Amino acid sequence: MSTLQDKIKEYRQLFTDLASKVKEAKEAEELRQLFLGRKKGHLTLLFEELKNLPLEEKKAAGKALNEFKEEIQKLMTELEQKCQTRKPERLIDDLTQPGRKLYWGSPHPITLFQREIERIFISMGFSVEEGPEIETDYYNFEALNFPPHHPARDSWDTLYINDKLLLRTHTSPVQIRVMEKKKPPIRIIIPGKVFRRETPDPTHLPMFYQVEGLVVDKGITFAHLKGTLEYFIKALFGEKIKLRFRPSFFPFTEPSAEVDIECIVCHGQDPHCRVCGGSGWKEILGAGMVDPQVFKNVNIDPEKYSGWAFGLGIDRMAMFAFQIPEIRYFYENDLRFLRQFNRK
Ligand code: 2NM
Repeated sequence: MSTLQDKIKEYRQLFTDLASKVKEAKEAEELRQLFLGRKKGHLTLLFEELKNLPLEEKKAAGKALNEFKEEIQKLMTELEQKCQTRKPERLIDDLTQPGRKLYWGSPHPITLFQREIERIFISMGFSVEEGPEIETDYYNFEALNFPPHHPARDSWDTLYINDKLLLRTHTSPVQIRVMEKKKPPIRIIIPGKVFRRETPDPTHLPMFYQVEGLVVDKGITFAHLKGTLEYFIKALFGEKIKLRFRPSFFPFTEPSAEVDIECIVCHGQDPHCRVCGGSGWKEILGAGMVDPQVFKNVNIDPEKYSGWAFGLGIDRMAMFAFQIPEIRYFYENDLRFLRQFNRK
């Protein structure tokens, strides 16, 4: 009959043989059960044999068995760690496994808001146009009826590239380019980047996004302007939103108006509201009937045609809609901010 010492030797050999074949965590777990399993593990059975030994052998055998158990436990832990780090290898080996899902990014909140605005105008028969971001003084100012010494033309407000070229301060030059090429009826919106010489603060940046719109046809009146913008605002902010038109001035329109909408945060109830300053209204866009001089500049006869135009800041409107206190959040690329605007 073999002694307990002999058995330890045999089991040590068995463990070494089996351990050398283990490749994955599941096999390691099976080996652990085989040796260290609570009820039928080899070690548990060996410890049971201890009971039958004569007293004088028990002490030495018990010590040897405890040492063997510790040895197996240590080897098992090492083996399990090896299987853990081997895992990715296996995933690559099996080419039939589906790939791990990665975060591929998502549309920027400004893009999402722009698309929403486009969707509403497209539903009313408008088309979306684009144009250059680098413009000439003629398209950015002169054709739009800005007089030569208008303050907006000052280098303090406009980013000039050289004597002839500048970064567009609004998307209106695209309207001029479209009117030069196409004859009425015209129904377009122009989203895009615009540039102004601003010092960054919570509500200003030297680059931001704008959408402008233009309608030209026979018999177009201020009533069309009012009805279309009202439909647009209600589609965006809900049927119940109140709006008001205030008289204003722009060089390219006459008459002109600014449009305010009801504060969606306090509804005029909070005299210290941080969104509307307590007035209950938020200015969100400018609009007006296109000045006859602008039509003359693009060879459209103002006696035959009339039209209206509007402009709004996408960033500004998105800040109001989502109650974002800082325009700079849009451009810091912090995923904790950006991911909030996408469901997935
Ligand atoms: C605004 C407000 C009012 C405008 C006018 C024109 C054009 F080309 F037809 F003359 N484009 N955009 C316009 C009118 C823009 O932005 C606040």
